[in-house]
Amino acid sequence: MGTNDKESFPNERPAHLVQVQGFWMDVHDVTNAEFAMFVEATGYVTTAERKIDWEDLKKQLPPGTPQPDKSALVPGSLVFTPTSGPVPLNDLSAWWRWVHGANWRHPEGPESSIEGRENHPVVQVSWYDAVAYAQWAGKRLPTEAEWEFAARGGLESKRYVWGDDFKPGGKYMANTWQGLFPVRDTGEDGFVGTSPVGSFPANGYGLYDMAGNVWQWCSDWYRVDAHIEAASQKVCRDPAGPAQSYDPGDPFSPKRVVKGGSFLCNPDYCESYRPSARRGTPPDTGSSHTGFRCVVSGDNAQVIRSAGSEPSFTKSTSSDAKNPQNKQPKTKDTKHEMAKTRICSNHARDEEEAIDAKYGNAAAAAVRGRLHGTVFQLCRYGPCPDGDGLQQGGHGAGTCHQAPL
Ligand SMILES: [Ca+2]
Repeated sequence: MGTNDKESFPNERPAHLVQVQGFWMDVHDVTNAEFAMFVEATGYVTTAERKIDWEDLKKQLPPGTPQPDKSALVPGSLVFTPTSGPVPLNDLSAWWRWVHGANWRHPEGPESSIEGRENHPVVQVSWYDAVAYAQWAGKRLPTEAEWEFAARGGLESKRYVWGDDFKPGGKYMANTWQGLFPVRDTGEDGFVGTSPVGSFPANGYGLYDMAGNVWQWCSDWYRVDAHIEAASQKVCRDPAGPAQSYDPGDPFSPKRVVKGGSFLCNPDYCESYRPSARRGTPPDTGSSHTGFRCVVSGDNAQVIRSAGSEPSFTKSTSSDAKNPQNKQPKTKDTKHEMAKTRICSNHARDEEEAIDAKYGNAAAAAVRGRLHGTVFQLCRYGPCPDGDGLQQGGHGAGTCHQAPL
């Protein structure tokens, strides 16, 4: 995890050993259509649709920051706005605007809509919104380690999720920015702004848009030095991130990790579509280039395997919507079919296919349920410790998938 590439940001370094358990991940980002199902079922109100509480906001600002006029504390969100000409690239405020009325239904402001963009990733969602959706869907957000493992798609030491060549055979592999940033995106890759999920080739694990299109929320708190701390350990096992956020450049604003880069990323500015790239974003802050996808732990995979009926959920109360951190959607039935893919070792995948062949898909699902959490153990970025944890669970088929950087 991480990188030693000199052409990377300090917060991505150094490369270090991490081991993660097997898990399932959505094949693509959560789309507008999927998020609409969640809102319809629960009545959930997103962060960007709620009035801003100055008492909460001022905790994230330097002490003594004066309270802005109340007209500024109305619902809204951050919208990317191209500049009229070249600007210094060290001042994000030149191309990010706070737009009243911008939210997931109106990503660029009140006059915009998601009509015709049903299969684009939902944006303008806060970390809290993403967590609420995941709980409703019977899933969770990935840890940063899970996300990066999945993004690399089984490749080792590669700069991009598909290899080391940005445009293999002259072909764009992700939705990024072409042209002078942040003035004009020429859209040579086919898209200006977000693109429908799955518009570019999947990575080695069958996952779409693990580079570019929209940033994706992870569950971890963000620390600029998280990899330095992790590298001091021999092997990090299922790291869930630091206990608290730390960003000396913005010390009063705790942040969560986002990964993957977006349609705004380009070589002149950040190249954050590289799998090691990482950024911290305040959990209450949505934007027009940040979305998410979900995962399911291996031993809970039957949740997404038991699809076949429409989800049935109890509508949340308005007080729940106002307090998303405490919100626990009352789920009567977690049957909710979503696109998904299995992140597992080749050995485990072979075993699943063998079960399919022997029992047929229906019976195989039940058999798989007994395997989850026992077989699908993954080891990454270095030799597996001999027998250390990899044979737990009694199945005896623990396998080690090595991916040294
Ligand atoms: Ca593009």
